[in-house]
Amino acid sequence: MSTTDTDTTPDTPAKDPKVFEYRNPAGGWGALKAVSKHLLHGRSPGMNARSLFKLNQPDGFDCPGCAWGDPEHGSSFEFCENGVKAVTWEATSKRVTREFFAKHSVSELKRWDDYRLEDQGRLVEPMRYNADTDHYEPIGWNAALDLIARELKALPTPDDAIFYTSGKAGNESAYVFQLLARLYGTNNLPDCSNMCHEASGVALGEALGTGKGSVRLEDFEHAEAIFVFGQNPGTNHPRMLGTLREAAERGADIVTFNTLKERGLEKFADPQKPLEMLHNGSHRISSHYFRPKLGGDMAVLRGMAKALFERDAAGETVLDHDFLAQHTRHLEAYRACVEATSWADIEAQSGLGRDEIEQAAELYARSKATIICWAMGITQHVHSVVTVREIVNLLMLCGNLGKLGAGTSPVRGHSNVQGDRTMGIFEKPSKALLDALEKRYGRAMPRDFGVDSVAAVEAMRDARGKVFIGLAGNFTRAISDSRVTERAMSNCRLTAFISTKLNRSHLITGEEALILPCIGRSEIDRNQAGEAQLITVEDSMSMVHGSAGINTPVDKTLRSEIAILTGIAERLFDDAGLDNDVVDWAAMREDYDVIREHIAAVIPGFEDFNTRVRVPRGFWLTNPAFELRFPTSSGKAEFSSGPLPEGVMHQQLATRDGWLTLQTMRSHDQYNTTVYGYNDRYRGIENGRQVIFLNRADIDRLGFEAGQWVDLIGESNDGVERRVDGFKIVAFDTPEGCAAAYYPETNPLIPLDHKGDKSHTPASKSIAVRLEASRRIA
Ligand SMILES: Nc1nc2c(c(=O)[nH]1)N[C@H]1C(S)=C(S)[C@@H](COP(=O)(O)OP(=O)(O)OC[C@H]3O[C@@H](n4cnc5c(=O)[nH]c(N)nc54)[C@H](O)[C@@H]3O)O[C@H]1N2
Ligand SMILES: Nc1nc2c(c(=O)[nH]1)N[C@H]1C(S)=C(S)[C@@H](COP(=O)(O)OP(=O)(O)OC[C@H]3O[C@@H](n4cnc5c(=O)[nH]c(N)nc54)[C@H](O)[C@@H]3O)O[C@H]1N2
Ligand SMILES: [Mo]
Repeated sequence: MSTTDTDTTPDTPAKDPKVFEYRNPAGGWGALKAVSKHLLHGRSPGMNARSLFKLNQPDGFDCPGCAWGDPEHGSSFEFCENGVKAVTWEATSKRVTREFFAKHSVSELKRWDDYRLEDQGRLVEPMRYNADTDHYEPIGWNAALDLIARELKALPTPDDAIFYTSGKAGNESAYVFQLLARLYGTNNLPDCSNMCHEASGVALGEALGTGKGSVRLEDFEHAEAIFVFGQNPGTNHPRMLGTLREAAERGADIVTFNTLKERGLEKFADPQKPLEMLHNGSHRISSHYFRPKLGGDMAVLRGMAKALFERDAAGETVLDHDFLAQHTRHLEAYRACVEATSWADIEAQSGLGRDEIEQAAELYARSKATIICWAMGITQHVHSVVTVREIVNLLMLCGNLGKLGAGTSPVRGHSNVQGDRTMGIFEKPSKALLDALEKRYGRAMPRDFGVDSVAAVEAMRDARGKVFIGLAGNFTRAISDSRVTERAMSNCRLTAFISTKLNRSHLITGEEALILPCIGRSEIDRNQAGEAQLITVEDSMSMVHGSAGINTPVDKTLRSEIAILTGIAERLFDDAGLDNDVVDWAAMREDYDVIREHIAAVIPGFEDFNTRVRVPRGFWLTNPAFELRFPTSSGKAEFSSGPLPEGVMHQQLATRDGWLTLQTMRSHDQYNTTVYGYNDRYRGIENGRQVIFLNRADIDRLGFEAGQWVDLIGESNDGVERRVDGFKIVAFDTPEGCAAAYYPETNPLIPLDHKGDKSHTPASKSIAVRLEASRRIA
């Protein structure tokens, strides 16, 4: 059952997904069963079990899963089913050797799917692509690093190089990487944030003067209501379910807005509570569950604000007038624009009834401290920035900032994605950062903004000969418009990836291509003298803490990310002579405390970094919004006003016969482009990923049947055919007109320019698609 007729979408092994009804709560015995299966899969169960006891512990390593915070008084287990998958996937004894690459050509590997590529195990040796033989061949570390330096030096301008970072990278690697790029002369530092929470950063920055969330983990213990928008924590932030569950137990309202009915947001059995497990008990999570249409959340929020203003006008005390007067600006303009928005438009765009929205507004109004959480269901639309602004507008109306149990909580993805930004991984650096770097290093820093992730693809598409260096991640597969992206990447002069596992980005080669294998977070990172090094990360709540691996690296040849990056820097700056004088790269490599001294000197909030990071559980970077300081141009928190978006995707498509809005999301068995398996337990899918979830009325209206195989066709107004084929129809509880399928298989459907206003994040939760009976599978 092959699913491709192009050279870019990998074959999926013959799989026929099965659909079943999942009746249990999230977590529970199903989670424990999955844990033991994954412990055994990596071939080193002993090592893996030991690793788990050190996960998220003060003397252990940070879970490479999500960015959810660690409790201050943590239990001796602080992991979840999907954290186990992340750790065992890395701590495997399987290896990808030179013999493997000799046996399989790159053209052959391109036909493997994401699961099979990564399942080969850990990369162990630097490899260089040989275009004549179409195989990767071993290359020594020195030769590999020389090659990168040579190619970078040969570029006509530093802006022809692109330095991509995925949020797996720790603070120290991130700092060294941005320093290298900027001393070299470019701000081309796109990262996975560009595809993820960029809209949150932009909107929070505009409104409150800080791009980060304002709450700490302890605020969840005091919130009277927690609103969760567009997030599936049962799969993607399972430890958050423990937090939500505790809040639910003490009577807080958990109010969910999700297009799908996600099991983890309904009921949860905590595998870390033995009694509950023995009695097959569970606890409800959401007290109220609303199902807006894709992209309908801004209208929901606007409707809630409208209900509050109406009640205020009727003389009820629902708004926090003191807070509004003291801390905010432009309330009147906002009020006018909310009043000008009709209930009819709000209902049409949100897909919810006025009564439902008024009910949500009542829950919000009666809570004295409210947290709003959100994730990709909010940030991956064209109108995401204005939607996040609307979240902040709503919070401000009732003074839900700067007090215990209240605030903004954009729940981040990658475990250190927030820290990487703090360290300066950003294509649009602040003047303050560049000034601080200039002061510390006495070198002029590049002042022009660099490319973000989408712009990086455009740059590689439009001009040949770029150099792309990836620090972790799987850029080619994560970004939109896979076919266009793959062509763009092959235009490069050099592609080089610092990685732990084999992935598709390695197979889309420039004229030159390198794979640089590194040690992972679960492994001990030793310097030449044999001393173990500590790295640091920052979680979603701005807690910075240390992380030290405990396993012996899977291979002696592996180098740390920092050894690789400093190796490139030494070679790159050797003949200039200069930069090797201002930065002692070898000292950084030998002692990460030295890197932290650089960070302490340049990045605000990291004073005395080396001492504070050694305190168990680390330290909190304060958040200005939490302290009611708003470093905006006016010094106040700013309301935004404007009409609802012209028509979100599901409204635009209503006039186009046969078209649906598609959201692309994660299954329970994947970590972004890393696929751990073919099941999506809570959604009742087994043994396959090529499925499309559709409302039954849509299936009937379009003349298909559940179980039928179809091809998905995206927009092709630029002459590029956007089609992926062989998806099985699953009748599902999703609103009419709103379809769902897994990423990254569906990324070829997203045109590169289908992206968020101001955020430029691929709008991967609202893709226009139509279906045709599969050309290949009957
Ligand atoms: N195990 C595991 N953990 C992960 C990851 C992983 O892949 N696997 N990825 C990590 C990363 S990088 C990130 S960013 C996070 C992602 O965490 P999530 O944001 O939870 O990820 P998605 O799977 O994209 O889920 C989107 C959710 O939003 C809902 N949704 C989609 N569109 C809309 C909409 O328009 N409105 C509303 N109200 N809901 C909508 C979907 O139904 C789904 O429940 O998780 C992180 N943690
Ligand atoms: N259609 C669609 N597209 C999306 C999304 C979506 O919801 N829908 N989500 C977007 C989001 S939120 C994100 S964050 C991006 C993710 O984009 P990325 O962060 O680029 O992708 P990952 O899949 O997390 O990267 C996996 C690879 O990282 C490498 N790796 C793992 N651990 C380490 C390590 O410790 N060190 C190093 N050096 N390498 C390591 C391995 O080689 C592995 O193959 O995808 C985005 N793309
Ligand atoms: Mo993400």
